[in-house]
Amino acid sequence: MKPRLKKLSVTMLGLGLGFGLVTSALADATLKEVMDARGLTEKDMLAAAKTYTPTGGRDEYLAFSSGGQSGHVIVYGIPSMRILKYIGVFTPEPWQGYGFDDESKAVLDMGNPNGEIKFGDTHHPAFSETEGEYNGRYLFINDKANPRIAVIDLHDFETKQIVSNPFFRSAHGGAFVTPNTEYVMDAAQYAAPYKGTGFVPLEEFNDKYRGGLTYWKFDDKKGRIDEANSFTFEMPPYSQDLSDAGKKVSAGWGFTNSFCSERYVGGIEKGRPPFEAGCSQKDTDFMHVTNWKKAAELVAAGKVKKVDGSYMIPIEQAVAEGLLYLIPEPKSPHGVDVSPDGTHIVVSGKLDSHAWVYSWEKIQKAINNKKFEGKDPYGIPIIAMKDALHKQVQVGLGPLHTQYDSKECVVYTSIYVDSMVTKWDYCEGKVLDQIHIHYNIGHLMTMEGDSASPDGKYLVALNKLAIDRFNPVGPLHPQNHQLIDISGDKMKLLYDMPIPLGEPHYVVAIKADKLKPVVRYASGWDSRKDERSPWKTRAGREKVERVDGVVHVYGTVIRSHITPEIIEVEEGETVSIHLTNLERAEDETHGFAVYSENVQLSIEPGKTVSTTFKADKAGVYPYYCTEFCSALHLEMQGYLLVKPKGYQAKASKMDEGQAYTKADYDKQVKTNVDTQAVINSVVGFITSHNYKDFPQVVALVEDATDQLGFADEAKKKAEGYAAKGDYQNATLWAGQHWQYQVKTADMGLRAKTYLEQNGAVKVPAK
Ligand code: CUK
Ligand code: CUA
Repeated sequence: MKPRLKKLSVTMLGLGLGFGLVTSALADATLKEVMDARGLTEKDMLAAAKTYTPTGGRDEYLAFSSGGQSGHVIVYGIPSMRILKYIGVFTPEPWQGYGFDDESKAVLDMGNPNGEIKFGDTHHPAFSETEGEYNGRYLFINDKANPRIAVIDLHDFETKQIVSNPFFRSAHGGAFVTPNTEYVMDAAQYAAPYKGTGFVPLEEFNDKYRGGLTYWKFDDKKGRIDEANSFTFEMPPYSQDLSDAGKKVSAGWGFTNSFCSERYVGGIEKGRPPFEAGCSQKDTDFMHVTNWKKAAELVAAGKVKKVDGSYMIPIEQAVAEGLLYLIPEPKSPHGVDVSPDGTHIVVSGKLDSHAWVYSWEKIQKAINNKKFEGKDPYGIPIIAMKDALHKQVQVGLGPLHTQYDSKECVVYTSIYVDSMVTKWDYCEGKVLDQIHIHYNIGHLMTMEGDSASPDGKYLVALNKLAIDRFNPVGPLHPQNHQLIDISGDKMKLLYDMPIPLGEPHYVVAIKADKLKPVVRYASGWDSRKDERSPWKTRAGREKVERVDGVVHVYGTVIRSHITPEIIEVEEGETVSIHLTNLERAEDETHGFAVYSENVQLSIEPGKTVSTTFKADKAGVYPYYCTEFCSALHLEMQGYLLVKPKGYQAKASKMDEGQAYTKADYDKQVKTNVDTQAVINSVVGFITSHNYKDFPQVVALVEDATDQLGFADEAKKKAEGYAAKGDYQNATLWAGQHWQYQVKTADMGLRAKTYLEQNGAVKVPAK
């Protein structure tokens, strides 16, 4: 076997056919032979065994990655690194109908009227928390470019709300949540005059340009951000960067770093030294420390004024009330990360090779004793570095972000310039291990690493450059997420995953069993508002209504037809089509597309969605289901007929194509009788087992029962026509009877298979 394999591979490579064919010849080879043929080492095999997830297997963690410029969120499993879903957030996502149906357009339009902005620069996803632990209910993510925060509900993985920052013109330091999701932090990045202010010349930068930090209030019951009760700290124009909320001992406080506290304004084209030179002159920048708990009390007590409709705490008030402090931090810092117990804060300077560890105890002492080394130009007290610092540790060139391990005092810092991850001890201040990554790491992430009790286990390095790691696909390379085993003393590289959708900045990972997403909606559900849709319809109640010049079509979809199948309107009318998916079976989504109208809906079981457009051109517009949902999916079709104004019907009778006889009818009836026998035997199997213990099967049985009800109606119609000798209609309705039977049988067989594979037991006959 072996020599033959070798020879085969030589020949194949000689033919330029490469690996695909060689591996196909490995079908019956042993593990050793496969390793030899593919050049795999034992180390590779070990890594593969740690990540490979056999068919049907599940992942221990689910990671939610920013989709960078795509404006989406990417969901993948760990350790398999299999991508499971893209969630449309700040940009349309056609597969999910996001940004195409009326309901989700309304979400995209929040803070983005008419959907004018066509992208989002997503950076930091964050889970909702209860007492510092991820609770698996919501995910937040920011858009840096057009400062927005989105709320994704994890019960169905859909975006429900987008809020636009009332003041900022960019915001990088979001989303970071406080320990009980009281607030979502969102800090400005590039200082600018606040939104309510128009043009202000750069000469007035120091006086009129401002940074800031918004604390978005989250209403946990509604699952929505409460804009009216959110507040913003006015801050100096220091380019605030990332944030993190205090935990446990430091709960109630927030930490935000900054760069370019020089307040330098470039202008290279005017001969001025550029931003990058002017913004890295000072040896230190400022960490901003904010007391959100006290600020929230002031807001509640009516002591904070609104500016342009939103609460704004001016610097003066923040200083007077003891809400805002500054602490020097290393040059051009990036990333501020609070330890799980809330006692320490790690900051790294991109232009410094050290990570700096701050002690919350020391910071608190300085604040309580009013021990400051001075004030900044805006009057904000500055705590001396020596009064706040615990340790400085040499971790490598260009340290960025830090994540915590489950082991006490152990942290991991991404080293951008050196392309490394450094594992170190922040209590003792010593380096423990280093591993090379490929290449230029930005963020890194450990399992539940932002929570009060990180799990350790795995680390994902989010690498900016992939260069030579994958098959070349043109000048724009995918990103490279590398999975690293951190369960032992030494870090071990396991897997490279290309990410081909934007540049993800950050990822968060949660234990998969904390997520309990639904498989279907209650019938007639508006998923974006999470309530019954006023446009819902039930089977047999489909209708068309003309109200205020709009043609409302209340329709349904179920395997394998759309009701109505013909929609007739007059040129110039506005059409609003509302479709309800009648299916209860898992994964039976239907789609809906209309020729030339930019309509693409995704209708999951139970969902009701709408599409509204003006039928301004007379013509024939085919529509169809865009999900291959059943054997007769291609027949899931219809016509929107847009008639010219004042059109008079000419043809009197439908051209039926083919005439059917009694023989055709009898043949169909015989088929139906045979099919019924199959259904009966399946029903016999199901009802003789404990199927009611299996919710998935119960749903299938309910759907099957519905279909059988429809089948009966069709059968009666067929028999009625046959009695009158109208074999044309009799045969067609008998055919429809059979269609319903086939669907019933399909669902019945799926239920039967499920029962067989999941250990159903026979119940004694009654
Ligand atoms: S950022 Cu991109 S690597 Cu937006 Cu948190 Cu650091
Ligand atoms: Cu429904 Cu295809």
